[in-house]
Amino acid sequence: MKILTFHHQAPFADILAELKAKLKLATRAAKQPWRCFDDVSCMCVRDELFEMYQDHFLRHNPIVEENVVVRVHSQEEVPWGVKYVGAERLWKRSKGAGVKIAVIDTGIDRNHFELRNRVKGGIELVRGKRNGHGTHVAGIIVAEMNKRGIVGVSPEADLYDVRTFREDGTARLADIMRALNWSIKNNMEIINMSFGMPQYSEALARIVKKAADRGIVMVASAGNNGGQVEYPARYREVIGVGAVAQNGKLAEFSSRGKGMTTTAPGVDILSTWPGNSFKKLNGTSMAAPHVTGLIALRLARKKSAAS
Ligand SMILES: [Ca+2]
Repeated sequence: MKILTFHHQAPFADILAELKAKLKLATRAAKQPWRCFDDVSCMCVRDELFEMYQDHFLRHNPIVEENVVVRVHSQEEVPWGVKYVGAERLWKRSKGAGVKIAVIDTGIDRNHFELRNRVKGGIELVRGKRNGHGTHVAGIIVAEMNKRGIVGVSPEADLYDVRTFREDGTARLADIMRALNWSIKNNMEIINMSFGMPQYSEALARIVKKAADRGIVMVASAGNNGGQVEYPARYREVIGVGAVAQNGKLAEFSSRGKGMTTTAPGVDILSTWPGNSFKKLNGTSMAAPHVTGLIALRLARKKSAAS
């Protein structure tokens, strides 16, 4: 379509009348192939018609414009945490494509428009209603770059939804062991574990060791007790992540000390929530997936350099 704007002094009504007459002779088209904004001397004309009667139009020397696409200003937001970890700079080289990440959590809303193309599989070790925690964690890692909503740290990585925690946010140790085993068997490259318990477990330690021996990178939240780091974060093979606020300071609630390998944003973290919505949450649960996303960016870059 062409948009023609005529000079205010141009005989707009006559131009239109002449066009109508010409068209009546030429065709018996029922529908008008143009739309007029008479008071501003504008006419939107289909391309075929414009070409057919170019001379007629151009005789009056209008300004001719294309029917360009105009976009709303509701841009995609890059949440502060994603900026803080420097993801934007790293995206120039990789967005995490082809890296397999298991999210052992409360399940992911796979219908969410930010996640539906990114969740590639998984397993349900528990049933019943889902708690939004896993969906929030998933969004921090992979919310898609799709011109709306938000962007995750590694927006092209592949997620595997290993649903292990019930609606009340708890899971049994044996199910967590199954979840880790599933992740090992299914060749996951990174495992995100935004959960923890205060006591050491020998059984969990052995499965974690097995995963580490296979080269799987494990990331876990340090804990929200303000004190000692919990397990699995505290195991030597796991990257334990504490939470910082926007000012870069460790959040009061964040566990700390032995086992805290690094810190990442965990206060006022905007991410996906079930039902195509978004929510801000606090916790080391939100910090760990920032690190998981960063590792995915690094692994994807390594892979593409190797191939
Ligand atoms: Ca998005």
